[in-house]
Formats: sequence, structure tokens, C-alpha cells
Amino acid sequence: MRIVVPAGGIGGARFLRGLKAALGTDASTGPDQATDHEITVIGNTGDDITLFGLRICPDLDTVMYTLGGGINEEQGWGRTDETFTVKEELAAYGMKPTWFGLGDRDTATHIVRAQMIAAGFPLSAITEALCDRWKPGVRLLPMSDDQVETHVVVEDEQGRRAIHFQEWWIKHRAALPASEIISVGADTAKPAPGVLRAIRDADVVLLPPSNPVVSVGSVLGVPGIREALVDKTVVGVSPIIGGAPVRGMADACLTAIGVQTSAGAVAEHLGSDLLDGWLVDEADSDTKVDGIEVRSRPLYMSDPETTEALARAALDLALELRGDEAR
Ligand code: FO1
Repeated sequence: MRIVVPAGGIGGARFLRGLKAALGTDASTGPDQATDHEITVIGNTGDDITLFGLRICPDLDTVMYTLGGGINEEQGWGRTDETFTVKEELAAYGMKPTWFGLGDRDTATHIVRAQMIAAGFPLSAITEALCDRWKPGVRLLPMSDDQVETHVVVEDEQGRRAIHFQEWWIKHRAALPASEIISVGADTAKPAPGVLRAIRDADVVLLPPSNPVVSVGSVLGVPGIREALVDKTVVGVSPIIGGAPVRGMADACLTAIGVQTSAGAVAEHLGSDLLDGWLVDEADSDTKVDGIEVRSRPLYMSDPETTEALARAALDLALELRGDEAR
């Protein structure tokens, strides 16, 4: 079975770990397990930022590290057993910014990426090369090889200005009210090689509980991707439970674009032309959205078992809506 998963960072990566387990393609089944399943991840690159001459791709790296076994599990981003000597030394030189948590092990990834960019490789080829080491067990494609960056329009004592999403997210903890969220470069970006074909060939598409604005939203904002997804059976998992985001600060992002922080409002925002099914938590079991099949079940991915069960439920709903019996 071919499954396409447009994904962001932490929530998306954890959901993918559950999906691999549900399909029996996780490491525990061993390399000899002949599985006829293929998961293609369309990774968000809107979080990407250039710092100290390095190109950092947080959501691609979070998927790669999480599925490859190198993630800092508590944080959900960055490497396990991390140190920050390079960060401290940069600060000692007075280098800015100092708010970004640049880890030493993580820096090796960014150096490889920077070197390959300098050699003229596109992000899709670089991501493939990095995955040769991590073997995430999915095909990880960036949403585009073109630069697309999420910037946020804020207003404070310095006046109204646009800042990079990472500054808003990390330095300001998304607490600075944002009046607009802009995907700089999206209008001229093209889907990365293989993205549209993967969507066309997919049996089902699953939207994990990633941030619907700056993660899934950014992927959908690359011209051609949403249009291709509309033709497929798409089931999403609500990132909002009982009016609050499961993690991160998705509510700040939703408010910035004038969308209410609720499971139903997010589904409506994503659109009934795109979504065929929507999984909501039991706390939101009264959610109704015209044109979308809403089902409720526990959504918290609190451990591998619940995460696998959630992924299995999303997959089964997609197969049901597509007209297959649940496999
Ligand atoms: N998130 C933070 O809250 N603080 C950090 O210092 C931080 C550093 C960081 C470094 C590399 C990386 O791949 C991700 C990092 N993140 C950090 C997460 C990053 O901001 C992500 O874009 C968000 O988690 C949204 O997906």
C-alpha cells in the first residue's frame, strides 16, 4: 500500500513512527520483513532558516532523527546526547542570534547540508543523502527544492515588522501577537521532484496532527500540491483537543489567520474538498463538518501503543472512505 503523509515536525514525526508500526514496517520487524507498504513523507520546509552560514531544516531533521532513532525524545527536536559547545563559542564571539538552540551533533547535519548546497545539490538530493545515514524507513521528500520560509508579521514597541517564524516561535514563544503569517517564496515554488507523482500514485493520504498553519498549511501552500491532494482520499488527525493544541502553539498560529482553535474549525479551514475524514478526540465528539466524515477516538499519542492505534485508525478510516475493507 502506498501512503503519502504531508508532515511538519514533532507531531508529524511521532505519528509516522506509529504508522510504521501499524504497517509492520518498523525496525522491530527486522529488515527481512517483506512489506509491500511505502510511506512517502512530504516534509515542511517553511521552518527552514539560514544561521551562521548553515541551512537548518527543522521539520525535515525532526522526521529524519525521530524515525532514524537519533531524536531527543523529551524535546521532540534536535539530537539525543546533545552538547552546545559550538553555540557557546559563537556567543563568545558575539555572534547573533543567541536564541537558537544549535546543538553540536545537529551542526554536523547542517554542515553536510551547507556543503552540498554549495556544491549545487537541490534540497531533495541532500535530504536523500542525509537519510542514507539515518534510514528513517520512509521516503522523505521536501515539499519543494525552492526556498520557502515562514515569516510572521508582528507589532511591538519596535513597530510593525516581519520576523522569521523561528524567531517568533523560539525567542518570543509565539507570544507576540501575529497579524499575518506569510510563506515567503511559496507563490513561485514548485513541488520537489517526486512529490506530485507520489500523491498521484498514493492509495491514501494521511494528515498527521502537525500544525495546520505553519506545517501542513505550508506544504499545502506550494502551488500544485493541494490541487493534487484534492483528488485523493485524505484523512486528517486533529491537532486540537478540546479547544487547545496538543503541543506547540498552534493556537497562536490559528489566531493569526483568524481561525478558531477547535477541531471543527481546523477541518473547515483545511476544506471539505481536501478532507474526506477527520479524526477528533472524544472531547470533541460533537464536531460536525459538512462534507467531512468525522469520527472520534482518543487522540493523545502518549506512548508507542496509543500512537500505533491512532495511525491504524486513521489508515482504516481512509481505506473505508476509499471503499476498501480495513486491512
Ligand atoms: N525549538 C525551540 O523551542 N527552541 C530551540 O532552541 C530550538 C532549536 C532547534 C534546533 C534545530 C531544530 O531542528 C529544531 C529546533 N527547534 C527549537 C524546533 C523548531 O523551532 C521547530 O521548527 C518547531 O518545533 C516547529 O516545528
